[in-house]
Amino acid sequence: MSDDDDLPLPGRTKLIAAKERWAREGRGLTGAAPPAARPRLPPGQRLVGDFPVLDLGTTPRLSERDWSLSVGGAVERPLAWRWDDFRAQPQVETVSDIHCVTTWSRYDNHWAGVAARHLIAQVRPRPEARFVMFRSWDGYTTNVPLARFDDDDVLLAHSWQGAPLTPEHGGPVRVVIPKLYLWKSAKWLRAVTFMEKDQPGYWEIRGYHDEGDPWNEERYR
Ligand SMILES: Nc1nc2c(c(=O)[nH]1)N[C@H]1C(S)=C(S)[C@@H](COP(=O)(O)O)O[C@H]1N2
Ligand SMILES: [Mo]
Repeated sequence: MSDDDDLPLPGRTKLIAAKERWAREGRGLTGAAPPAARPRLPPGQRLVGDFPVLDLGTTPRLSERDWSLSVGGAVERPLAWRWDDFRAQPQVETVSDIHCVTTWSRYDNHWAGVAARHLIAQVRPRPEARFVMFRSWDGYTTNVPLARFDDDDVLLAHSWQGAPLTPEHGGPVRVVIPKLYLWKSAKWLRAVTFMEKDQPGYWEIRGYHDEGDPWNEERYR
């Protein structure tokens, strides 16, 4: 029983009216800043204007003719796309910020490509699928929870700032997952595997955080 149940009736109705007003006004909310007021730069990051290149040191130079993508694992309809198949999918454009674990961030990157959600709708992950592994043409791998791949700002990008992705930045096609550190955005994408259980990728095996959320500074384990 709450304390106001013991009040005589007039006091009680007044208190109820006040409580209804507080509920409307959101009284008791923590006062945390609304999302719009959150700083744009995650903790520990510094803003740069250029676009540094970071990878394992080998740059696959795949022509569009040689590129292909296979998508499988815990899905109803595995698929394989050659370049023309990929370009025939609905195309999207996004603008997002990059946050690299090595502490640089770059704002307003304009990407074009195929939405992750479109790919997911094509392959239809089985209910037990909860993680995704990306594999690249240089042997790189990186893992994310399916919920991180299944987001409205995630895409398989073929262009950056209106021009085809250079080989250095992962062309013909790279993943872009803006809400995670950039090591999760696999360059030279070759395969996407849906998995029931989590598995670490190249950097995750070597001490990087499994999830990599820049807002929680999930850099290393
Ligand atoms: N295939 C592949 N993808 C990769 C990497 C890599 O070595 N190979 N490095 C990752 C890391 S650690 C970073 S920081 C970013 C760098 O992307 P950029 O060179 O376009 O800045 O790519 C990520 N994707
Ligand atoms: Mo990195």
